[in-house]
Amino acid sequence: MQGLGEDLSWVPAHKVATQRFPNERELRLKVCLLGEPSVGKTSLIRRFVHDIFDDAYVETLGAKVSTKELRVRHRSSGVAFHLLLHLWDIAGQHRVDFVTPDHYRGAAGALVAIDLTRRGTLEAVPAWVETFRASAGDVPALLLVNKQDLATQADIAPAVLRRAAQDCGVTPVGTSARTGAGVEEAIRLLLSELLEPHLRA
Ligand SMILES: Nc1nc2c(ncn2[C@@H]2O[C@H](COP(=O)(O)OP(=O)(O)OP(=O)(O)O)[C@@H](O)[C@H]2O)c(=O)[nH]1
Ligand SMILES: [Mg+2]
Repeated sequence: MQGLGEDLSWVPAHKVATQRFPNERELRLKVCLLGEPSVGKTSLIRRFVHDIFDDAYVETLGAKVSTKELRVRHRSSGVAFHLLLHLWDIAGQHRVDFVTPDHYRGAAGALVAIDLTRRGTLEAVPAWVETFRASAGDVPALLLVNKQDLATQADIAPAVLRRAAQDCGVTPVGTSARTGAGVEEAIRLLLSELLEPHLRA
């Protein structure tokens, strides 16, 4: 599964405005970041979009959309895309009206994040996935097992993680917004799943 993302080649971020692939298809994709408070959703987006990290915690209110422009080419088929990836950073707080089905509607996929030092964040995953899929449908989702830099404080056994991910139909990927480890790989893997139906169109 992990190798799938390697079938995509990317234009590097600093050249994305100028360097194109031949015959690019324009595509906009909405992806929702979900999960319990303080698991690192905002930090993961910040790492991926701006390549920065901040130790301070400021809880997200409602939802915030960040857009990342990407140019990717699927190596085996040669199909290339000019992508606008709309990353919806959704509040982890369970408060009335904080998160509504509108936040999920039209999403092509989801990244559900957990904090590997807090088991409760994994236990909440089925509820997040269920609510999301009730609005967005049965679209691809990955489980971002975040804060891998704190692996010595891990509170989740690998076997428990694998079983929970399988039960929810989400593929687990280890990430650290702090070091950046696994973040691009996770996006690659998700994109390889999201682009698949567009390769034939
Ligand atoms: N060590 C470590 N800390 C992290 C990592 N990712 C996020 N954090 C920290 O965890 C805290 C919460 O991060 P946020 O990104 O704000 O969490 P969130 O999921 O957006 O939280 P809500 O907006 O309340 O839902 C912050 O203090 C971050 O600096 C990581 O990979 N490693
Ligand atoms: Mg946040």
